[in-house]
Amino acid sequence: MNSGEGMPAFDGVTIALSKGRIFEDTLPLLQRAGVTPLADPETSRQLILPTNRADVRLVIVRASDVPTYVQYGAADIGIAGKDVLMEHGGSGLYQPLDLRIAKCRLMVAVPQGFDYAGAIGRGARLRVATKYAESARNHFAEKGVHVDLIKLYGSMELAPLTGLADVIVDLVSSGNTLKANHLEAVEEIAQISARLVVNVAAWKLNRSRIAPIVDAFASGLEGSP
Ligand code: PRT
Ligand code: MG
Repeated sequence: MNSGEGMPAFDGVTIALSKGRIFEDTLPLLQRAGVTPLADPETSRQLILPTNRADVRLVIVRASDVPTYVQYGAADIGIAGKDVLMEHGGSGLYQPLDLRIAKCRLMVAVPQGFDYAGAIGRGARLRVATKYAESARNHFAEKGVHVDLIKLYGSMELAPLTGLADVIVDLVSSGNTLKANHLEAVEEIAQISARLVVNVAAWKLNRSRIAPIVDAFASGLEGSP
């Protein structure tokens, strides 16, 4: 909605989302809401995608940057995984809808055969490698387990295999990635799905434009599994 000095004004609703699985799973919901992107983010290099509606555009950002764009009002609406929202903290975001797409689980995983329960029972200090530092910190604090968190940006599975960490905290869907790396999930931290989020100020000031889009998403969900 807002644009800085010298930026071309856009007077409609801006929706931020990431390409890949979030875009693919959101596309049918967008279609049901009457919004069709006019370019494919997988092949186009455009980061601002116009749609069939002059008053709606998409911006393509990194998955973990979606809450930031919405928090500061550079996008009115965003689609982001609960994992990303938990790390961000949710400040400035209204979260009206669970879209029930891009589902997975945030889990603790260990090398196959590692005695996780035993290590915790002994009060061992665990080295935990993860991209999800906030969620991991909260999880182990609640359990009263002492951890050294090692922040990574990808390929967490490699950490226990190379001795960087004892355990990892990562997203799991089929479990194939863990299996291929001789790891096993031992604990669920959270069930994850993508959420629709709205800039809190835009929701108040521009409700008449944003609410119909949110409502269209909500009715597109009804009856879906
Ligand atoms: O790729 P980039 O660094 O830009 O960001 P990203 O990896 O966060 O984005 P993307 O598009 O990969 O994921 C976007 C969102 O999809 C995440 O924030 C989750 O909410 C959701 N999602 C759902 C997943 C998965 N399922 C998933 N399986 N995100 C990642 N994975 C990865 C997981 O990290 C692991 O490496 O897939 C692997 C495990 O898959 P399985 O099927 O082998 O268990
Ligand atoms: Mg990825």
